[in-house]
Amino acid sequence: MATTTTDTQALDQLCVNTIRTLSMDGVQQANSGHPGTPMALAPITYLLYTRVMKHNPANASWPDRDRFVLSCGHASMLLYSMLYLTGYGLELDDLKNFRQLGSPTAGHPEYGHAAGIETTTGPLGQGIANAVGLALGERMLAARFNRGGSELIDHHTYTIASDGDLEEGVSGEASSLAGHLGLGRLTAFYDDNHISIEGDTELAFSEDVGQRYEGYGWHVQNLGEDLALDNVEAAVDSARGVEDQPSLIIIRTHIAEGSPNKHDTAGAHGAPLGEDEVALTKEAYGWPSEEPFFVPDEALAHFRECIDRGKQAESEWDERAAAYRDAEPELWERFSAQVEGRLPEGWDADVPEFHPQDGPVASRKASNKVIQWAAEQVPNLVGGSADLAPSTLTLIDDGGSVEVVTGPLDKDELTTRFDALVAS
Ligand SMILES: Cc1ncc(C[n+]2csc(CCOP(=O)(O)OP(=O)(O)O)c2C)c(N)n1
Ligand SMILES: [Mg+2]
Repeated sequence: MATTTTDTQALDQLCVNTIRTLSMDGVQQANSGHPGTPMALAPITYLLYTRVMKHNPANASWPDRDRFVLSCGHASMLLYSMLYLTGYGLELDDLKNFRQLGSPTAGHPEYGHAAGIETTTGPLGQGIANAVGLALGERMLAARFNRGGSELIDHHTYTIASDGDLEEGVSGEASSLAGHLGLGRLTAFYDDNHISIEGDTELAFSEDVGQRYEGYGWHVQNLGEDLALDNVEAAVDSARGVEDQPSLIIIRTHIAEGSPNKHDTAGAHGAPLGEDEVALTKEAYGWPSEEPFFVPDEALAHFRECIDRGKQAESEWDERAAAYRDAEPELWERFSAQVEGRLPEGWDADVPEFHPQDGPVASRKASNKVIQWAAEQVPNLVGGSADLAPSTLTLIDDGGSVEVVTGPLDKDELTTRFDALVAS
């Protein structure tokens, strides 16, 4: 029988509600956590993981995967539910053990605790700042390693930030840099739900976030309340279409979406809905079972299609990578060492030494000497300085700087720059 649009929409809704009910149940079982935000944001991650992102649940460390960072880490049940449903290796039992000692589902995403968690989030602001770093890393790898039309590195970074994330100064600093560098591979959602811990955001946060991000040089779209999947997908397409600016997609969500009594209330931020309200909410969703952690077979099967798609996407990349390895064996070795975090053999022989009998040396001068030595041993060493490198002596000699590339990337230009870098 042919699949109709109505069937597809019903399946989409069932899947979105599966994320919601797992999140509600996980928090209820732990009797602690944040149910309301996962419920509201479920359509966004559903869309990203099943329709937008290039990712392979069987290999969470594929170098050219798209990255997803849940900056509002308190909504961790959203990420844990996605990682279970799309087949990254978390089990239903892990969701049942949410917030228990030793469980990979610790309560805020912790890097290394489960495959698919790109970075630790919890301290607000940190996740979106890390997403800027991931997007910058992508551009730097692309500039260094993409040669002659071979797109070894070609991925995007997505993040969801909440009010608290955008209140934190660190997110502003990182977002300013992202705008300055024109990191077009970065798309951030701003969950404008008007709720923070104490109540309505009017209490402390009334700036125009969209205007602020426009001021940073971002491309900004405001979807209002329309979170229809096709609408959000079109916005993501537009965001990706703007190659020289990072993108912010503002969405006006409702915390505890669908809950008859907790919807839009600050109480749904950091406390379980309560058994009665969980039951009422499931009823409102038209949920087929009262059993906690119930996952409809057809929903799970649909989520797990990500596994085959991911394998396919990675095997296409493997072919490109094999051709690259044959054409550019030295670069390939450098690329592999970099993404695997391998240091060159013997890198730590001849570490510079400083002795009292050699006379006094200013610490920044000693540091500079060590930096030059280290940069020679480790070609991918990258430094940073808060705009005062000539003073702190942190520049790598002949190392070049990360710069804004305006307009479409010119591959010949990049290749020339790269050659200069390799030769130096
Ligand atoms: C740096 C930092 N300060 C404070 C907190 C404590 N905290 C957790 S969530 C939150 C704010 C919740 O509001 P919002 O970010 O809008 O999230 P929502 O409830 O809408 O999901 C705060 C202050 C934190 N996690 N990190
Ligand atoms: Mg909020």
